[in-house]
Amino acid sequence: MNKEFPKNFLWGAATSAYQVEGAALQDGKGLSQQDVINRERHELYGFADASIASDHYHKYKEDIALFKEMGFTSYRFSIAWSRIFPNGDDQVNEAGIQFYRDLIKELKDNGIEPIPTLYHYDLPWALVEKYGGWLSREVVKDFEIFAKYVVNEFKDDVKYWITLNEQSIIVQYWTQKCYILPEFQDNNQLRYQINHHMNLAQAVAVKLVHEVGGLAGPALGYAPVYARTCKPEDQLAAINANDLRNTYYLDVYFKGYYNVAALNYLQENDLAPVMEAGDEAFFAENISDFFAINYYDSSCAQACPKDAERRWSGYNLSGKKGDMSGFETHPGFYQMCPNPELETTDWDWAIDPTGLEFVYRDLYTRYKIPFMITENGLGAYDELTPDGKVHDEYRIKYLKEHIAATKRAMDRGVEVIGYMPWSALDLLSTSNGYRKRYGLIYVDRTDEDPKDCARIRKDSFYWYQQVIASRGTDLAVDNFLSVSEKE
Ligand code: BGP
Repeated sequence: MNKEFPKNFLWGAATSAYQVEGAALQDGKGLSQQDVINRERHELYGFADASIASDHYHKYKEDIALFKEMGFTSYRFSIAWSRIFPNGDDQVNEAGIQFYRDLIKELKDNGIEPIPTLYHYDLPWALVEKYGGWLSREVVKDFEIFAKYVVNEFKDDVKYWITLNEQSIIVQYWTQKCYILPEFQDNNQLRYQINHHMNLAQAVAVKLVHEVGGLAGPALGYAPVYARTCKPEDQLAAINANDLRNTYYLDVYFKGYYNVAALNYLQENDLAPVMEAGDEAFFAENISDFFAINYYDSSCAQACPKDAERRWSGYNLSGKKGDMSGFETHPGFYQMCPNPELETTDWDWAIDPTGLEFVYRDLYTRYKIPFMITENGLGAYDELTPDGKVHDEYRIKYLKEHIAATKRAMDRGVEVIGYMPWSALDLLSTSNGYRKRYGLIYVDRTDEDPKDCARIRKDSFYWYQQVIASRGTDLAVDNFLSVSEKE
């Protein structure tokens, strides 16, 4: 057993276009649904919008220099559809594609493997106006035009393509991740209909990537489900929850059909997607090559009475522990609940490195696929000290435990290709603006004031540099603990 991670292991970190780039309407870019959603959230809650974000569009060279300094050998980012096709049709915006040519060249010149995501929540707004966006099956055709163009453009530079980001989270939080017109928001079948269209787009992407000899993997927000107790009814509820929240997606990607129990539940409750003949055959012809996991937390389920009220996933917007607005409830199937065994972040996300090991082992047994960690991280309030430092030992500890869990799974024979935590630098949170930060690099701005978005190395930056330089053998945190922690 090697102490080190493999030589060709991909060490890096991740971001997504609308959360980091800014320049939302610059050089011909069209609006995306996230530009609109985040403008509305800004008005409602005061969170920053996506217009400047972390200004990566203008500072990408400086950022890549910092990635290199940390020792990155890979970088996961996403390509904004509306930067290249501002109207979501087939009219290319030359300046938009040029930005990604420059970005990818800069990465390669610095020895960093570019790992692009084709879709990370930011559908061109024009397609929402035209036919309701993902609500319409027409979107698959337009996605194909975009994906074909991008995949062909970068086929010689990119080996690993991430197809779509987090379909399971999109189903859970559909009005945050997609712009859904108010008149449709009560029709919950549409959550699964949207997902069906995304599955078709996902399979199209896999097909296109395979045609040019690349490897394709979907990024799923994956939280394993534990049973609340060892009562048989709770154990069964955990299987139900895992089927509907996780396996429902994985089976399409890696087996080519919908998980039977989950689909059956959706059909009984008028929530199932409408499919066309041949859809599942198309999935089966286009199986993904690896599984890009976004792992943050685990979850917990218990039995749910048949006469309970159906509820969808709640959220914590305040960043005060315990402020969850509710838990997903599917009458007679399962009910999600907090796990009393685990500590949580300020936003009530359970901290569970062993859960990551559980995921690797469970999924490797069931699917025997290679994994790439494309997100993993701790959202926290970071403080910039008067002498320009960010002492984020909580983040260091979190990452350390998850890297150690990855190594333990690899030692048991699980294939893991790379580790790209969220996020390379601070960026616009999907739920909490700049109050909740994940970066290894601090971006000096607030929700209210974009300032100059100056880059500042956090303590986790130096710690991760040490981890990469030692090929994962030196995870020691002592040098990075604040004085009070050491005492
Ligand atoms: C994942 C998304 C990311 C990211 C992350 C953290 O679901 O793929 O885009 O933002 O979660 O979420 P948040 O920013 O809401 O804390």
